[in-house]
Amino acid sequence: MRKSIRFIPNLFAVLHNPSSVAYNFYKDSILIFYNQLPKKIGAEEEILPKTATRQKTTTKTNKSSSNGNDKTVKQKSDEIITDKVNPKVSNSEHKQRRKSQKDSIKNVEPDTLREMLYQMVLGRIFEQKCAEVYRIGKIGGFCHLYIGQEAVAIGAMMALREDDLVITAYRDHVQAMVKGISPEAVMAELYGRSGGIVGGKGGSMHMFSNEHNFYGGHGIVGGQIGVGTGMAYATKYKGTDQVTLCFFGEAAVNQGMFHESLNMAQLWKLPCIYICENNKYGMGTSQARAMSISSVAEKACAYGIASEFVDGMDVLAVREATERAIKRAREESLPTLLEIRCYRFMGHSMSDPGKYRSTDEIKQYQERDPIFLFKESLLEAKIISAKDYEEIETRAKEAVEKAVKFADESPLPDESELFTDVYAA
Ligand SMILES: Cc1ncc(C[n+]2csc(CCOP(=O)(O)OP(=O)(O)O)c2C)c(N)n1
Ligand SMILES: [Mg+2]
Repeated sequence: MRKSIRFIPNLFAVLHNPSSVAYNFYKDSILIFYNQLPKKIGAEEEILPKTATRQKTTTKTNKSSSNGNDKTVKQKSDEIITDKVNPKVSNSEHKQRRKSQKDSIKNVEPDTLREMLYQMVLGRIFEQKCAEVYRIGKIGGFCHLYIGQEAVAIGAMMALREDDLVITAYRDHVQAMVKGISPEAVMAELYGRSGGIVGGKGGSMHMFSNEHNFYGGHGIVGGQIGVGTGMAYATKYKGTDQVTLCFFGEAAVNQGMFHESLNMAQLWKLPCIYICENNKYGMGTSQARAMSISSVAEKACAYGIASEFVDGMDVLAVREATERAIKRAREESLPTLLEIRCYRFMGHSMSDPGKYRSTDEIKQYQERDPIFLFKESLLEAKIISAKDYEEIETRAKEAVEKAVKFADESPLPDESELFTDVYAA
């Protein structure tokens, strides 16, 4: 009986995504195991021009790619969409963001900057640990890691008020922690243990906490966009000034739910911020192969929604763009679509054979690691010293070790829990 409870998260995972279940049990190796914190990049990239981020309330073709793509945004019939990385484009983008980040630092409190760096490092080390314990069978079921995308969650969510609402897809561990759920409760959930944030019944894809205004953790691609829109409607109906952040991947944009939700949000003037984390891939399919118009921000014009294209390797650019959207939502009760371009360094999930992209492509993005960039900027601005950074890393490692110990020691859910929280007949 106890064993069957242990596998409830796996069962949920199977129901959510039966096609990949064959890969799902720990033995598979992942193509890229990014087990190191960022290393220093080449000296030739240390020159600092301007940001790739720009604000838009109406939409036009984006010239800048912000994910190193060669001619990313193309709509005219004679132009080609490509997912080929152009080192020249990505180098120049990187230089721009270094300059922009240096300028942006001046507008944020030093304590907030240090906390942002800590949260990014914590997220990275937590996810590295997840990969490690997954491979020895401690975590079962699906497990989608966030390594490489930290600037998005931290930049956006740390601009929020505590009572604001957040909802996301299945790549949800870091978002859950930034919203205030403890690393222990997230790790125990991954382990399927009773100390998990939903008692070990949800697993990796279903972090949830009413107390923290964190509403999942959703396995159905695009499903949370409708729920997030409803959350924003609820806050408006109740007359609060809370805003909702609704995260989703670029592959979800091809779902009907995205279009129906954006239409309704603008029509009903809902305080919802739609954050598309464009990491270029939906499982093994590149965006270039799946989307006729590759600029997601561009699509907002179909519904008259304000939109912005944001550099997701730059945590401060993400923060600034989100702050603008929050102001619009809180003060004018209006929605915004942010397309935040980023890159995932790991496979889609722990079972990804990774045959759809080259190690060279991955390396190019790893060299522009958002954590390394932010760390360097803070060092240069003397917001932190090298010793401070060591302390941040040590504190994050200790928090993760504590989480693992807690998860290891947390008991399996009690047999009596088997039929609680079950809503389907
Ligand atoms: C409705 C639905 N269709 C298909 C799937 C299978 N699936 C799981 S993840 C995924 C790709 C989603 O990619 P994206 O939205 O870009 O998010 P990312 O994984 O890149 O964060 C697909 C197709 C699903 N879970 N739900
Ligand atoms: Mg994606």
